[in-house]
Formats: sequence, structure tokens, C-alpha cells
Amino acid sequence: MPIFPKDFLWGAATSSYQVEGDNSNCDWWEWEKKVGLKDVSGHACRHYDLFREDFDKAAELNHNAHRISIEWSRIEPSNQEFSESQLKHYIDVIDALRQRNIEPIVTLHHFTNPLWFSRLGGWESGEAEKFFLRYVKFIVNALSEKVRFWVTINEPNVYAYHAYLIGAWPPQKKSISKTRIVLNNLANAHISCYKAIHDIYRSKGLNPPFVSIAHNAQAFVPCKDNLRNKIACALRNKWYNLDFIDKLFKHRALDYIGINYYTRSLVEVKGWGIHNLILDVCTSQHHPLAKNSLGWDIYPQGLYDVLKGFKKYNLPIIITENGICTEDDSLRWDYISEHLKMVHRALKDGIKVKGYIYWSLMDNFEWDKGFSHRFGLISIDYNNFARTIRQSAVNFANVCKTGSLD
Ligand code: GCO
Repeated sequence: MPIFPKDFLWGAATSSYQVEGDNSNCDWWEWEKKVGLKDVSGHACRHYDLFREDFDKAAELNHNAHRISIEWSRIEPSNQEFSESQLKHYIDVIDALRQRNIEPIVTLHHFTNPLWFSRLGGWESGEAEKFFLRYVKFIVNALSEKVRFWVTINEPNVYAYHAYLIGAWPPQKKSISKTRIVLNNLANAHISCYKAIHDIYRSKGLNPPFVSIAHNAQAFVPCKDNLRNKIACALRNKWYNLDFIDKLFKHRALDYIGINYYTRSLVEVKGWGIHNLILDVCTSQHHPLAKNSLGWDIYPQGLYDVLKGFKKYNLPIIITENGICTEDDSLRWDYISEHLKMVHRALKDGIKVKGYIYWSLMDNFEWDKGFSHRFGLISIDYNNFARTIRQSAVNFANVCKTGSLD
């Protein structure tokens, strides 16, 4: 029976824009309307008003940690104008977690940007790092006594890919060169924020914080076991999984590695061109696996493979996201329990996993895919915003309480 360490972090994650509601000062709010998304975020889950009720449920579910994000566009609605009232809101949010003995894990950027920032060029701009650092210093100065775990940027690779390479998210650019610039600016922003955060804690005589990014990693699996597919998998593993972390690691800008894992990419390369090697996937169904409602393969083995790939950094790892969107809650529990078995296997191999944070505490706004893909341990009725705890959440609560997966 897999037994997890006594001090293991157990909980769930959300992000401000996906759950709070009425986040009207950021680029996504304007963009949703401009492109006429079928689902606009609107009131989302009304978590901005209902956060205490949600955290009561997290406590009832034996979570000892919870990952939130702070909405930059609320804190700094216009350039250099900082909102004390919005800061007070997030202080109340953090206090509410602590009052319930839940460790906050605080993300400072989760895909959305203030409108003023995006109008000044967003993450393509050479000033992006300066603007983001100014906001981070404002927040960390105010919250340093209450927060130990920080995530500066959620999934830089996913953000850059969707917003600058395939043009699926605002500002809808489709440029390899712009993607490279944005990734470089995001990495430099994290590095300068890492140093600034540690400086703030040191200047206050506080114990050092734990600072990382939340890094999306995939298992790249060759469809046919041929040389071309194996080379493509090795290249994607390097480019997608390792390069960004490598850069931060070389700048000594990681106290742990936050890993977001969901699925595998089944690689079937149709040619030796660079686009083939980077993008080709298997389009047939000769390796059928159960899938989530977005069509992503359910592949727990991939979590172990990914964790093994990060062992070389010899850093603590927190699984900052792992989850499934499905209408079948029994599949949700299977997903959680099978991935936890892989976490335990990694622990037995000496990989320093310190926590498992399920995505997500509640059903929420899945970006351009809208509200129909439900990840939550807690279901949301969007007609009246009623919350209902799912059976999978109760099963997971038992693991959080006992530390064992029987
Ligand atoms: C992400 C995000 C979440 C998503 C989740 C499911 O990693 O993309 O952190 O915003 O909702 O991953 O796609």
C-alpha cells in the first residue's frame, strides 16, 4: 500500500481568471468579447466573493495546501497605480487559508495580463520584465510574512505557445521569433523576481521562501518505435520539458520545480523537416487510451517518466497541477489514484516530490474551451453557483488525511 511522507503537501489549485469572476481589467476580458468566444468568463465561479466557502470545503477535504493566483490587473489596474483595496482582498484570501491551516502556494502570473501592459507590447516588450518585477515586489513586500511558496509564472511554455506561436490566445500572434523573445523575457522576468523575492525575505529576517515556476511537462512517446520518432521525442523533451528549466537552474533561480502534468504526446513524424520533428503527432487510434473530455490521453506512466527526467536537478518537486476534465467522476478518481501511484513510485526511486496539488478545486473557465470541461473536485452549478463535493474529492480527502493510497 503506497504510503506518502508525513509532511507531504496535499491540495488543489485554481487561477484567478478561471474562478474569481468579473476580471474586467485584463487582456482576456477584452479579447473574449473581441473574438466572440462562445463562453466568456463573466462571473466565472464567483470565487472572488465565495472564497471563504470554497476554503471551508478544501479544509473539509483535508487539504493542507492550496494554490491560488493573484490577478495582476486587479493589483495594478493602470500603469504604476497600485490598488490597496485589491491588495487587502488578497491578504484576506491568504489569511482565510491560514485560518484553516492550509498552506498558500501563490502564483503571480497565470496567463492573463493587465490591459495597460498588453497595450505597451506585453511580453514582447523589452520593458515587460521591469513592469512585472515592480508588481511582484509590491505583492511580496505585503505578503512575505504570510506566504512561503511562490510560483512566479504559470506555464511560460504553454502561454508562449498559445499566445505567440499558434495564435490561439491574446494577443494571437503566430511567430517563431516573437515566441522566442517572449520565452526569453519570461525567463529573465522569473530570474529577476527570484532574486528580488529572496532579497525581500532576507531583508526582513524571514526564513527563505520557496520560489519556482509551474512548468507544464508532457511525456513524449514514439508511436512506431523507429529512429525518426525517437529523435523527435528526444528533441521535444529537450525543447519543451527541459530547456526553460535548464536556463533557470543555471541562474540558480529555482528552490523547487513546480510541475504541471496532464498527458502524453504520441509522436508519429511524417518527415525530417523541423516542423515535422517539432509538431507531428499520431493521428490514428491504434494505441487507444481513455481520454479526458478535451481528448487528452490518460497516461499515468508519463508522470513517472517526467519526474524521472527532472531528477538530475536534485531539487524538491511539487506537482503544482495534475487533473482530468470528465463528466465521469469515477474516471476522475481512477486518474488521481493512478497518478498518485506513479508519484509514489518516483518517491521510492529517490525523486524528491514534496506535494501533489490537483487541478482543480472546482470546475472553472477552461480558457478558450469555456466552461464545459469540468476538472473540479467540487462541481459548480453555473445557474446558481452552488458547490457540490464530488465522490472523487471524498476519496482524495481520505488520502490527504491518511497519507496512504489503500
Ligand atoms: C494550465 C493551467 C490551467 C488549465 C489546466 C487544464 O496549465 O493550462 O494552469 O489554467 O485550466 O491546465 O488545461
